Amino acid sequence: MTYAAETLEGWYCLNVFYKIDWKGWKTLSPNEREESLEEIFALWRKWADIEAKSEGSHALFQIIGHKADLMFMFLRPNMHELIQIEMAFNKTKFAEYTIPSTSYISIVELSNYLPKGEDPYSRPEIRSRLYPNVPDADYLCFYPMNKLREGEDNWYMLPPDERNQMMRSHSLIGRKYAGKVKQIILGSVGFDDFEWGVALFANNPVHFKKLIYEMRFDEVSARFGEFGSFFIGKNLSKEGFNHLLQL
Ligand code: 76R
Repeated sequence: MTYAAETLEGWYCLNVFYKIDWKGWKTLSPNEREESLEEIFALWRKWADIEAKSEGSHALFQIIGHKADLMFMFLRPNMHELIQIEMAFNKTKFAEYTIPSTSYISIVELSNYLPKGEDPYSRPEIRSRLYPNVPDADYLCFYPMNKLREGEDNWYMLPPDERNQMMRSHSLIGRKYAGKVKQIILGSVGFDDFEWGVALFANNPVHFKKLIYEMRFDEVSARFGEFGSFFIGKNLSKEGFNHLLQL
């Protein structure tokens, strides 16, 4: 009666959120603080080398509100590298002055709802979406979501044609925001508590609101969308991070 949408998988993704323990951080001497930051910058240089070789990507965001202060986003070809990154960070001195607040594990995903044809993994426009750099935008909006499985509203029981039709409508709305909002689709079935992570990037955060609101009226979101916590933050450069940690 129905069958699974085909998915293409790209880089693995870790979104990891921390609060800063300002009280503890303030007890360090200026020298200790500088050394701690230098240790983070050494890691950051490693991440930048990897990105320069197109073997992954990363970004740091300052999250607004009380849910977290910082969110690192890492993209890597395998989960093992994500584990190593997390451990390397956790062993730094700076990490002693952070409190983990939450995390999200996923993999960059493109679902069928795509033209059929030759090996999709060989097409450059698909590759650039499966192995993306974190977009160079000022703001990030991140939230996890499910597609409902409740009574008549069970996404997973729908005939493929209906799912295709709804996803077409979804992508038409999305495309209206081309140039304003970029999406990285993160599949997390089997990896984390929700089925997808939605990562949106824009220079003007009001475009998140407009896009998400418009989608709420579209059938796939209106009937089937179930959402977790929303996180919104601003891209932090190395200089921005350094500035943030100064007292
Ligand atoms: O056109 C294409 O090449 C890709 C079409 C497309 C797919 C397959 C697409 C386009 N999305 C797809 C899949 Mn999306 N998207 C969301 C949300 O808040 C909400 O209501 C929903 C959260 C937003 C805001 C958004 C934005 N999308 C998905 C999937 C996987 C579903 C599945 O496989 O069943 C989810 C969960 C999801 C959710 N989507 C776009 C956008 C935008 C802005 C676009 C067009 C821009 C782009 O192509 O990146």
